[in-house]
Amino acid sequence: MITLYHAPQSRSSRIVWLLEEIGVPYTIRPVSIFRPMTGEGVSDAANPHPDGRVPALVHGDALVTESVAIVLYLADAFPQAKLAPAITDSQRGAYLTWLAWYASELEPALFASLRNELTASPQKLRDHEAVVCRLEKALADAPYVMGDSFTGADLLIASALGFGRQAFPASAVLDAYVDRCKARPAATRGVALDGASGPQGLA
Ligand SMILES: N[C@@H](CCC(=O)N[C@@H](CS)C(=O)NCC(=O)O)C(=O)O
Repeated sequence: MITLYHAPQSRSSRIVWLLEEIGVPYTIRPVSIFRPMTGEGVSDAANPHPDGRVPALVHGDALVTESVAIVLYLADAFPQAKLAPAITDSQRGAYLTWLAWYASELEPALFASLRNELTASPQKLRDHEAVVCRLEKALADAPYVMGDSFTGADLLIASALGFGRQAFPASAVLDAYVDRCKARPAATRGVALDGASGPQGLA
């Protein structure tokens, strides 16, 4: 049995999308979280996440937290969904690189831009430019970062861009990529399920 501890319009929304991509039975357990943008909300005692955050996923006896870990875990646990190259596949290294790059490069660049930190920090500006450059290069001739196949890396990257598109410069390539990923039937179902648990604003 899979249970997703979820708060609407947060980082757990993309895990709803992921579970829809995978297509196995699961339960959404809504929990409240602290919302820094509004100062509202408190962490829920029923949430097993060690920091009271979302997403948290329970699968049997396993508790998995951190979006990247959940993507890795579920894509590997359900290989029939074809969201990750197998461990023996020559593309596995590139896939792991994109997942790690997402957490260590894209997210910090996105939030540095949203917090207006780029002009005061040449290093952050350089890192931000590198993120845009890497994405545009990967997507110039391919629909997804790994080429022709949508993977868990796209789910993370496109959901972050969908949330914070204004953190990056105007780009037809990036816009088309986000639209392509969000048009997937599982993504559409994920949005409906996310909204069904009640809008609370972005975390
Ligand atoms: N690196 C974590 C970040 C999780 C996170 O910060 N989630 C936010 C919602 S978007 C949260 O639960 N915030 C509540 C809090 O900080 O107490 C991940 O990607 O899973």
